[in-house]
Amino acid sequence: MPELKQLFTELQTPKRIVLIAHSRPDGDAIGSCLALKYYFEKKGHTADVIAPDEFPDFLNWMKDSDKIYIYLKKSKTCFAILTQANYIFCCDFNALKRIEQIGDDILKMHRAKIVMIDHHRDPEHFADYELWDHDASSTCELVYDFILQAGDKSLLDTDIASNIYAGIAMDTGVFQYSNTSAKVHAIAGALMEYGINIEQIHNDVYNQYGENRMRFIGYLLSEKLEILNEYKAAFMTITMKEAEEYKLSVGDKEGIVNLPLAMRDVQMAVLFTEDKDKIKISFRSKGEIRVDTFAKQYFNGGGHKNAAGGSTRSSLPDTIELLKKALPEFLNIKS
Ligand SMILES: [Mn+2]
Repeated sequence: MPELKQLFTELQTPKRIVLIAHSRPDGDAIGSCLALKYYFEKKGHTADVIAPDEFPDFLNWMKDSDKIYIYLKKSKTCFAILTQANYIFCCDFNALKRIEQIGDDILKMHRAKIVMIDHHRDPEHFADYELWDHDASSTCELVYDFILQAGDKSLLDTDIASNIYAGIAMDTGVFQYSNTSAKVHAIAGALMEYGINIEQIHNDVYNQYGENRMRFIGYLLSEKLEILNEYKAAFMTITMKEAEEYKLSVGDKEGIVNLPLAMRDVQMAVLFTEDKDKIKISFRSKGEIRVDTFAKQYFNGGGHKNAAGGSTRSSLPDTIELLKKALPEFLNIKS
């Protein structure tokens, strides 16, 4: 694979660039795509962002978030944009299945070069250029590296810095998870030099609950939280009916999986979310418990050491049964 230097040389003349986020995009995915969009536009390229499906409302404050094309809603436009692209940047994912239908469309492209910027484990090597580092806290951290490696530090500005900061903050649980390195703090400090408003960013991202979400969390914690003391684990379930009753939007479920970890004796938290034809599962853990391995071994998933996802095609009760079977085996506890 050619080095990034080669890519930086190619990007000296104006190109058509498309930036793609993964499905159910989070702050790191959208933050990195938009930060790169601002950067590329400043360099004289045209840059469009495509997301497979809707992103959470708490990212609406990001400049140009209203210009993101949602593939699910505008597949024809997205396909046309992809067809014209010279470069396609895949941000915050490293397997084409993470972008569903777009993955198939990209494979049909022969003109565009593909660039992957990501920090998840076990990358599929589908790209022409890669900036991949599993030790990076976030894709936004790598976007910062990318701009510096390109020799374009002087192009950093408040908008780019705000998005990179927000992506890093969200992927590190606001600088608390074990992926918060000294480098992460150094970058956050450097970004503050560009006049970003940290208090505003945190309010825009985190203090955005509607009454429905607040009451739903109350209901979940009092009615749905199950604690498996013998495994220091806790889980909750959200059915489609409940999501409908409480009128939950995409972002309303965000962060809920973390809640049980606030308990002293809980080391692993699991959230099951019922969907049309599958159960989506989120895992979070403290310390050395590797939920990425757990998700991969039992739930067709993967992710990071302390934050992972997976899914099953089984019913909700069967999926819960699977969890209860898998836990003692995974934690090596004899029943
Ligand atoms: Mn990420």
